[in-house]
Amino acid sequence: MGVVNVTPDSFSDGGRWFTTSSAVAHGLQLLADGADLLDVGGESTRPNAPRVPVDEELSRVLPVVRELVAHGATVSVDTTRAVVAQQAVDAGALLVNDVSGGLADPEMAALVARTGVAYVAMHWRGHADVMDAHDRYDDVVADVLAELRTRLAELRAAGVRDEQVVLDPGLGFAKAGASNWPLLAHLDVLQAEGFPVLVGASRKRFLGHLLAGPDGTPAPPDERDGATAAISALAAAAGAWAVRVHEARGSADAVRVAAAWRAARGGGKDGIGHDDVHDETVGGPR
Ligand code: PMM
Repeated sequence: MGVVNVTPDSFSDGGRWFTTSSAVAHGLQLLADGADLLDVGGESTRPNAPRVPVDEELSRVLPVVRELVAHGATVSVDTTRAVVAQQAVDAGALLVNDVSGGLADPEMAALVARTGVAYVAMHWRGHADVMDAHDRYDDVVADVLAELRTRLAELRAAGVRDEQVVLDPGLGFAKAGASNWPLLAHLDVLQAEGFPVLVGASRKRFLGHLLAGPDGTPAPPDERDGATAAISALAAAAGAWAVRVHEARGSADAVRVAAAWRAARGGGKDGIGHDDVHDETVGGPR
């Protein structure tokens, strides 16, 4: 999943693809570099980012979704707002990527049920301005799993079918540093729920800290793509359904390495590279 941030302020690529034409060109480059689908977002989720008015989010996202769909791309929309999700789906998006797992907008679950669209439910504890204060866990893997199960129960109660759902541990969201590694190391716990799993580690802060120089200065976002690709390989080897990345070439190669590695171990077809990414319903139990 290649990231197309139509924002002036995302932490890793803020402002670079802010016009419709530059965002579309970037999306097409991600596809050429090996991405299977494009995640278009108009609201930055970097720590402490302010909320974007809904009209602004719509005017950023919709023209880009329309044009990428017209180019034949499989498009997801990265939004926590049901009204944005609805209009993006009307414009041809096949997947709604909601970093709040339905918590931010009480209308979201009903919209997902009504449209039948594929839906990423990510682990989340609050908007970007407050999320760092929520980085407190007894056992981060067990707590994230329990909170995702609550999201699932609410989605089901609203009529969302399991086949629509993809789960995401929400790396970096209410997880400033050390909390991310147990989640990556125990992706199997999330996988055991039986849903496809999406992993979004790309260029995140915990990688900057991991790659810090001798004086402790974190590596800048654009120097985190090698580490991102390494995580893509590990996630794919663990059977993840997709990785969400800013730079597609390295991760596409990493995923192919993992697929060959899994095949040599006698692993199944599930996981990244499985062809259902182009189906309208991508989620659900396996
Ligand atoms: N991370 C970001 C944005 N959207 N969506 C999902 N499903 N998972 C993620 O980990 C995720 C996401 C933040 O990264 P960005 O600001 O560079 O897009």
